[in-house]
Order: sequence, then C-alpha cells, then structure tokens
Amino acid sequence: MYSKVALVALAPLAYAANHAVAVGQDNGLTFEPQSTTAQPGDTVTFTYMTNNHTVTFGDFNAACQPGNPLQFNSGFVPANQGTNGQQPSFTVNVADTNPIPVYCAQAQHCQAGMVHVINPSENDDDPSSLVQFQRAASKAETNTPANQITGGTLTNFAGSSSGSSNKERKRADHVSIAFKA
Ligand SMILES: [Cu+2]
Repeated sequence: MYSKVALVALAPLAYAANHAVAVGQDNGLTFEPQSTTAQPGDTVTFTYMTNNHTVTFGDFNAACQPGNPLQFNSGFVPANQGTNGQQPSFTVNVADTNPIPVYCAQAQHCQAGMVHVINPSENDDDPSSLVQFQRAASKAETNTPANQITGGTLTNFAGSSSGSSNKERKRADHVSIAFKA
C-alpha cells in the first residue's frame, strides 16, 4: 500500500526528455521533424544520417547566419564518420522555452529548407515561428557557417572535419574537437 506522503513526494518529479531529430534522412536536405517541443532540462539529439551537415544555432532575424552569442554549433559532420557502429550525433541542452533557431550551414542547405526550430512560436506571423523562419531562410542571400564548434556534445563521431564540401574545404581552421565520452 502506498502512503499519501510518498505519492505527494513523487508528484513533482519531472523527467528530462530526449528528443530525436534526424539530419539528412534519405539524402534529404532536412531536419526531421522540422520542429521540437521541449521543456527546460530536456535535450535534443541531432543524428547525422547522410552526407555532410551542420547543426548550427541561428538567428530568427538573420536566417542562415550564426546567432550571436553562438549557443551551439556542431561544425561539419560527415554522416559516414560515425564510430562504435553508430551514426554521429550532436546533443544540445534546452535551458528554457524560448524559441531556438537551428540551421545547416552547408552549401545552400539552409535556403533549401534545412532549418529546425526548438519551441517555435505558435503565431505564424512571428519571426520565431517555423513558417517564418523557413520563409526567411529561403530568401537568404548567403549561408554562413559559424567559426567555432561549441555548445553541444558530439557523440560517435570520428572527429575529422575534412570532407568533400566546398564550404568545408574553404575552412581555414580545422578545429579539433573535445569529446565527451
Ligand atoms: Cu545540410
């Protein structure tokens, strides 16, 4: 028999959830799903399925550009450079319920629709709604990678930042990545 005291004590416990997003599923220039609803304390894990993509913190008012301050950026992650028999992934922590813009900085992927919003505004007129961020991305003149890898955890990634993309070859800084096991 459970005591009332025990039930009351258990009630406030909230469990942090992990939300999965597929990056480049089936060779698509996509994040699937396109948005994530997350609570503070939750995590979002982006798993690289094909090709070479980034998960980069963006700016609702300057689509396809890195946000400032830069909350997170995976850098370029070739999906075929997984380790442990797994696809590489990048996990970010969600600190609050503010909308978080995410884009892929590879080539013209952002303009092609490779954007994601964590906790998007439900008002479709708002720049932080998914539809407005997608619209802004489609009109962006340039797609700009962030210049540092920061703010998340790369897992099951062999860590080489070399690859076949033009953008990547242009990168002067081959950043070495600190891993968390
Ligand atoms: Cu991409």
